[in-house]
Amino acid sequence: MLAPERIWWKPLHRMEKSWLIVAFSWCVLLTIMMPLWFFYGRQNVPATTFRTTPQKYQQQTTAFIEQYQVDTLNRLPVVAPPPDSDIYLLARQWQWTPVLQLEKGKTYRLHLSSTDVQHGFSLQPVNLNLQVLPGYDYVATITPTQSGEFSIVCNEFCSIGHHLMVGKIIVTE
Ligand SMILES: [Cu+2]
Repeated sequence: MLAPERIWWKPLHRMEKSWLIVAFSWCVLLTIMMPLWFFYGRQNVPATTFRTTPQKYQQQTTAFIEQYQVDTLNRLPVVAPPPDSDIYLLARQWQWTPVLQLEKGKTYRLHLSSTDVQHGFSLQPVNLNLQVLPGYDYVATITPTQSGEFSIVCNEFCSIGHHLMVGKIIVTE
């Protein structure tokens, strides 16, 4: 029985060499892009995280709703806060509360937290995604650039009613 011919030391075929160059350059390019895009890409959410407690966050959200509620939608309060203010969105099994009514082109400090388990804030169809954790107040400065109605879906499995956890942000002109 003869061993198969050993050929690894033979010169690379032209095609093989070309593909190796392509693959290597691509790796180098992507490696450079990672830090570069962190600074120059426009996908980073300007956010700061603070410690809080579910009780404290619940109180802040309740006070926020009492102050700016304008309507009710599917038994959820609709809140229209003034521009440049702190706005609160509370995640809990299986609801996003309240419904936020914002103005296009105005800036808000969006607070996000959960009062039970981890949830995922996913704004659709914009595809803005943030983690929502109990005990942490996540503050993101946001400026809506389009008017219309946007859905907030939960993209972190939070048990049985997870698929029902849909909230809403309304952006007016
Ligand atoms: Cu969920």
